[in-house]
Amino acid sequence: MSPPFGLTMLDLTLSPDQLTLQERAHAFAETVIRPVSRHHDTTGEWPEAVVRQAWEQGFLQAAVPKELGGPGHSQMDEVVVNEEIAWGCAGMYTTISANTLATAPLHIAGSPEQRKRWLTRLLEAPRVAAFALSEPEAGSDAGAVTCTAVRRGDVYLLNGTKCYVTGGAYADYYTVFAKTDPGKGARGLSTFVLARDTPGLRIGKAMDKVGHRASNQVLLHFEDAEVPSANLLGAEGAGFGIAMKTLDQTRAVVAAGGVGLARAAYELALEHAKTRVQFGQPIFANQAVSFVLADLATHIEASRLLTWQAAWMTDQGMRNSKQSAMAKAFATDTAMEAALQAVQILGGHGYSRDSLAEKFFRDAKLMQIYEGTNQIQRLVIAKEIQQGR
Ligand code: COS
Repeated sequence: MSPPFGLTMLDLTLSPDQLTLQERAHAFAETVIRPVSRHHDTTGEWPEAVVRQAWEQGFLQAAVPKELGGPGHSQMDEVVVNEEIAWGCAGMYTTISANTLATAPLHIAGSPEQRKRWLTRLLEAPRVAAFALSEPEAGSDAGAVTCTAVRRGDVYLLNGTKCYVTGGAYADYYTVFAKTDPGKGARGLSTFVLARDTPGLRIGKAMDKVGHRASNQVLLHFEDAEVPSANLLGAEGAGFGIAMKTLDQTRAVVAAGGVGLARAAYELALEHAKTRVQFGQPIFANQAVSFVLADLATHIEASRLLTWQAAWMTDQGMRNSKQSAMAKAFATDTAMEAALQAVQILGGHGYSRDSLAEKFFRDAKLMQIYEGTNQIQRLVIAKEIQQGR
């Protein structure tokens, strides 16, 4: 592997504003999210009060640019904030950060009018937007989308079904990927913004999940859903590139979520290891335990460095497909490992619902799956290195 000639110096110092943001996000996670996290995990209720408070803090609408009156978070700001939110609760993290995913196509391909129209809606009230790419038969193979969009005068008629639409039951609007030219495969994919009240749009069944229960994932059905042609983002056929560029950006945010969850599990395990006395000494005194924690601490720091690198590259306008995929896979694999080890180190208590370890364990699994499985991340990394990037 050659040295990273293309990478100019990476400065990892957080600015005073970012340190303040980090402290504010941590306090929010500790005082607003954590106290109600178990309740929402048990009931699966939508965390409306947390969403409202995330909006009051500027975390929900973080990606709305300053020139439109929003907080205008950079990608670095986003990963710093989302690590803390996921430390508080992975499900709430998924709910709050979904706006970043849903609005990325507007940033990437929206006209100034489209950006103004849709992004400013997130400033008016605690609203969420939802990203609709996956379909029952098009998950990892995103180019195989079968939803169609047929132009009829000033509207497109959308037909088909989307699945795993995060926040979909509560969303104010959706960024949706549909084929305008099915014969062209991935090159026939286009991106649209659909308002919630679009005629022909029906919100379907919600998924009953193992973890991330404070987040909502639904089916969306389109039956001749009428979308004004003004809601097409970019050109017809540009949709696959928009989806890939979106995921390049947002996988760093998922990686930050992985770091936050890994840290929460590690802290729980470390605290237990230092205080649980067996055979006359804290169990941390056993290298079988302390080496596990040493490895986790190393992997968490490495995950954060990969995450910050990928986010920093987005902020520099650099292609980060490889770095973003590396960060996502490594950080969320680390979250899974940390959660597994937390259960093991806590022993019987770790397997009880009285401990958060079992929640971390259920939450971590989804992070290895969503926004591209970690097998897909390795596919992206392999394609990038094959091409010498
Ligand atoms: N940025 C810009 N363009 C990109 C790109 C990127 N990061 N990645 C691919 N493209 C372009 C390619 O250059 C190619 O363009 P041309 O048609 O002009 O040649 C086109 O997109 C197709 O690329 P590729 O051949 O690599 O696509 P594949 O279908 O082989 O696979 C993967 C692409 C597997 C990487 C993609 O389908 C993927 O990311 N799948 C996972 C989807 C996912 O994460 N789903 C979760 C949804 S979020 S809940």
